Amino acid sequence: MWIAFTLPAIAVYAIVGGLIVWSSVAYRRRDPAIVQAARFHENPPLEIAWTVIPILIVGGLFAITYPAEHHVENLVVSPDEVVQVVGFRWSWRFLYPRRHVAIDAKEGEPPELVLPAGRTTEIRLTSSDVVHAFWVPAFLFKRDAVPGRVNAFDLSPTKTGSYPGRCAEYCGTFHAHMSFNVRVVAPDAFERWLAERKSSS
Ligand SMILES: [Cu+2]
Repeated sequence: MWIAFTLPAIAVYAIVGGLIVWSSVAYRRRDPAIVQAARFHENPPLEIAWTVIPILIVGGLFAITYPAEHHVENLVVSPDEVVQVVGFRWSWRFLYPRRHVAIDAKEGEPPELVLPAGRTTEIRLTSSDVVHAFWVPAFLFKRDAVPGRVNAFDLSPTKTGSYPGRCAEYCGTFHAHMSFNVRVVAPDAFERWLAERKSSS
């Protein structure tokens, strides 16, 4: 999709920029006696072309965007895990409602969202004060955390590892402190982690 958007954009830029440069060079005023520009009214074939071609481009981009967004927005009916993510000034809380586990930041450390690899986790994202945004660059995913509203999406990480996350919506003085970490672990390690959390709390 990135290529499908970028190539037509480059072509449109080249045509428009090229025409501007070409017309300002080719039709510049050579004879100082000429003060009146050429005047004409209409050019139906040109007008039809500059109406129909953009409509076709926008229509084509819409046709590929709609199913792609549907794919990204789509929630599986029964996710393997559910995590409620709450953004607040100035950190994050991760709640595993089915597991009765809650994760908060420890002093001086960002909070950590732990996800099982190869499983689908439904994230229910909200905020308790102002608008924040949940952003994990490695997942190519960002979504606003809006007070009074739950934004649900599925994450299905496949590779184990640690991925830094950030608040991507300026939310006040300590916005920059709102980092978090996503740790993706094998499903059995995920179960062990949950058991440890439960016994320690
Ligand atoms: Cu924030």
